[in-house]
Amino acid sequence: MIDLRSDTVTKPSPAMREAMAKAEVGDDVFGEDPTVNRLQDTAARLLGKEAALFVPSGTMANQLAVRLHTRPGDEIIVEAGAHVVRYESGAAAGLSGVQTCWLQGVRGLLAADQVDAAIRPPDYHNPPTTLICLENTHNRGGGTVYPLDQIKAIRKVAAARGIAMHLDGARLFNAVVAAGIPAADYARHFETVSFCLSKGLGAPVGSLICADKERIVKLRRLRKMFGGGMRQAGILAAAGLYALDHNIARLAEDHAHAKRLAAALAELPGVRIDPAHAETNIVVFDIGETRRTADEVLAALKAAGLLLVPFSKTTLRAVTHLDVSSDQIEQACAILKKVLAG
Ligand code: TLP
Repeated sequence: MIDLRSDTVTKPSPAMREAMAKAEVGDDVFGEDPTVNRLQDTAARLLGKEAALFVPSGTMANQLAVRLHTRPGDEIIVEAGAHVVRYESGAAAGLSGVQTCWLQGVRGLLAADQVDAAIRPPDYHNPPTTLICLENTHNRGGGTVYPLDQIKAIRKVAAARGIAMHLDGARLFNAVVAAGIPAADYARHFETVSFCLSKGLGAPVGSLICADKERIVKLRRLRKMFGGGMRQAGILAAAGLYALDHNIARLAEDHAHAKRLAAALAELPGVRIDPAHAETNIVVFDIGETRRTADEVLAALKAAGLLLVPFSKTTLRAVTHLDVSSDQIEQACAILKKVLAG
């Protein structure tokens, strides 16, 4: 079975497992796990921030940021497809008591004037806008890379109004590799930035949230409140360190595989996709004109040996990752052709 449902399905390689087995550990709630501390220092350095905090998931990293930057009754601005509001089980409302203002982006990307227009003027009728969340790369947008100038323009709007910015960088390193822009150049425009180790980087568990030292102290307390304080987490951090050392540059292979899939899909009748939109490791395509539903197509693909996920009644997502080879991508192209053009 070729599994392109997500880059979260990767399994730790033998070398990564070896690094995990050998990890020096301690109680991280006491701040005494040397491997966690090393991972946090490495992450902070990579992102050009003062400090970082290791957390169990990308969802927790995002929700800690929401909680940090807001008070109940505030409003946060997000793109309509953002993970922080689409796939986190209502946590922003449930855990932080905020309301969310969803703006429709172009392939997940917001424009500065759009954000500017959505910020609430100070008036006691209005919820205060206290946070803008961006996502880079943008998952539902199809792995879209945020142009740096667009981020800078949004930052200017936010700074003028004293509003904090959080970056959901679950796949930040995909953007780094695709755009050739260092992570720190993205990160400097945000108060908090999270990234995941357990997506394309191939680690089994974990995310980091990076910020200045003062915010990390507050985030550490919130992580405890949210139940994310871990003990001998160095075993997991070792996988993360291994991933940062070995699995960043190779994301380019995943991007080439996504381009190959997109090019093959563009040839098929009834499939709508612009291959130029396959910027990183995510390929989103529409099959509406085949007059079959996403569920029907998914079932047929599965029967032929290929797993994808639905994004809507007529759109599907394929994600390339380090556990699929070039040969398997060719097989996936052949299966897509057989099922969709057959
Ligand atoms: N995304 C998963 C699903 O939850 C949809 C996937 O398969 O893509 N931010 C972004 C942009 C994400 O794509 C994800 C996971 C997260 C945050 C959350 O990460 P985890 O799964 O570690 O909580």
